[in-house]
Amino acid sequence: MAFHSGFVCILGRPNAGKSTLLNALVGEKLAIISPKPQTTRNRILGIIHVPKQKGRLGGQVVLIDTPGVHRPDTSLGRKMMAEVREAMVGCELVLLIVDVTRRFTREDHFVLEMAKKSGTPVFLLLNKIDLLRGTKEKLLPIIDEYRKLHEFREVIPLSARKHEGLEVLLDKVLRFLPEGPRYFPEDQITDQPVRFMVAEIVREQVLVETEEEVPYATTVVIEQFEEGTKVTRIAAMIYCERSGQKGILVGRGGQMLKKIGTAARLQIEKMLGKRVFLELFVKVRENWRESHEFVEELDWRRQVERLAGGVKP
Ligand SMILES: Nc1nc2c(ncn2[C@@H]2O[C@H](COP(=O)(O)OP(=O)(O)OP(=O)(O)O)[C@@H](O)[C@H]2O)c(=O)[nH]1
Ligand SMILES: [Mg+2]
Repeated sequence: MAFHSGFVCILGRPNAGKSTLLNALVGEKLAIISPKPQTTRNRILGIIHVPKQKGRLGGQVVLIDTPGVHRPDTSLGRKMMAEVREAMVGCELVLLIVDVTRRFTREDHFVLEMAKKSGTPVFLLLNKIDLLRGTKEKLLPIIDEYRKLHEFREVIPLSARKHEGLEVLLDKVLRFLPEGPRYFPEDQITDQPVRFMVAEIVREQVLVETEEEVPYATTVVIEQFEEGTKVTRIAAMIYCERSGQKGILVGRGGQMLKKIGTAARLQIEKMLGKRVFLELFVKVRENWRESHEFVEELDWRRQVERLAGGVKP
């Protein structure tokens, strides 16, 4: 029986709902989500295994979530955009996702141009339709406007958060993809190492609990990860850029750090299915976002490469 498969890249502005879509389609929380723009900083693979059923194609969709497209002004921002470009290489299809409640602006043109330049076929996804009242009548003129901008292979309204329109999307994606191999084994849903996902869960709580510059100036590195028989011991370092930010992250009498730690631990325990002892530390590393070297060190793919290569003489 025909098995369709391929690599599909999700592209869009910050906050459009890319990571929400990835999680919804895979059915697991693989990417962190927040109402703040520029939440995702790396490309994230999510593998969808679709069993063949009556009237439906079977196959495998290798989805790639990407950081929101923006004009970067730091090393971190440039790295994020490099992640977007790398994700697009070798993809059979681009899912360009827009927030349907927002006006189309110059920033959207910038994203559209990226998709066009790639030469890859594009599906346009109109996300957050749950926020439109009187949906149908409002959608048609929006679809018409978008159709004038590019020859999208499909235009699909959906709500990633409410899981509306996802079956239609998946079906159209599978039909579009060619017959191909099973790229990943059936029990694999991502390529992210657990350590990195743990760091992201901690960072998500920083995004939830802090405001203004703090979440953007923060990154998380796992320093210890020891799996015991009963408890997994994890130590994470939260880096920020200034002592004032450290003060906020620690909080009065350590209250903030405790809050972040408790919420993160509960999620990590859920993910690992095990009890976790989580220790958090905060350190200032001035202007780390401007440091190309440090930003590269944060890239888990580089870390994996380094470990595989062993220590160089
Ligand atoms: N109402 C509504 N909100 C949504 C929908 N999809 C996503 N959101 C919300 O939009 C915000 C951004 O969602 P994300 O999935 O983090 O967006 P993103 O495109 O990955 O953002 P970056 O990683 O910053 O580029 C979150 O508050 C989501 O809950 C949707 O279909 N409807
Ligand atoms: Mg995201």
